Amino acid sequence: MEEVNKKITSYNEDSISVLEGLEGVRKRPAMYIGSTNSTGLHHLVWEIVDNAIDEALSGFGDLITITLHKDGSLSVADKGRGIPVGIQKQTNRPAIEIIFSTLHSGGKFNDKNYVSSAGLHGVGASVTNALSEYVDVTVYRNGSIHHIRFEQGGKVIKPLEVVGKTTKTGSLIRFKPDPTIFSTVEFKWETITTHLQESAFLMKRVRFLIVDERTNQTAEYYYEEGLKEYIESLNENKDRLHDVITFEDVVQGMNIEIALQYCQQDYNENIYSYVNNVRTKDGGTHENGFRTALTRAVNDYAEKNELL
Ligand code: 0RA
Repeated sequence: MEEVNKKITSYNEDSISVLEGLEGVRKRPAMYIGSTNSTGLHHLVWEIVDNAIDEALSGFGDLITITLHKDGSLSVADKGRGIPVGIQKQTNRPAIEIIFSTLHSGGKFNDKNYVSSAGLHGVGASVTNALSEYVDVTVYRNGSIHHIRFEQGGKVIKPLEVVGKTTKTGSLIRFKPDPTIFSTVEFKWETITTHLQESAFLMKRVRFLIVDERTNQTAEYYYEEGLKEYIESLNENKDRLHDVITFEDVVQGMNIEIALQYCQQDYNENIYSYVNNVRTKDGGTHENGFRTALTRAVNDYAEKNELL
């Protein structure tokens, strides 16, 4: 009797916390995506794209395709390992359902080896789900095509099922933002391409393809050399004093990449710094450390060569 009650209680507690999670997002969307205007709307896209980027950062999938559909929905396709579809022991529900219905439930949050792009501030796919009219997820994994559909802010409408066979792996997530939440639900070509071009500069050798089915526009961003090409594009109309200098190293498990170029007109510096692919507009110890090291290196060189 005791045992049975315990089980029922914990099951109920689990399901309640899942519901509360997504309801909280709908009640106070700005707490999760900053606002409910166009900027907030596009956060729904970044949440989904960040997952595909995380998967590419882990070494799986070098093509990410973003499609803007005529019905106002948007889809993100990647060629990663596919979102896990197995049954999760604690909840007895498919992992994918938990990932889309619980705040911060992705397996990536528990995996120490997982390199995360926006994992630090990212609130994940569940936020996009909570604020969408519908979300369709198709997973290509273990030789099968799996599908699950959520509606009305994240309710499972079609439970996970196998809908076919495949030899591919990857994930396809299609969502339509909820017009009762946002002041606008129109995805902007300019906003999306600008953001994804920046992602492509930061993620060398990952291809970003953007297709707008509303206007038949397409864009593709792919940079073999990443930051080097970023600096080249930022400085293309300036008098450059030398070729872009690049550094790359791994220090205490952290990958560090630096690219820099001095230009004739630049009396003050323009630094763009990022941590895990997230822009650090206000700088930080990484930026300060770099600036100190660069100054010291230049001073040492000048002193040794009696240039001062
Ligand atoms: C958790 C674990 C694994 C993959 C993913 C999440 C994953 C999530 C997303 C979201 C969009 N695309 C994705 N691709 C993968 C690894 C599972 C494994 O070990 O195979």
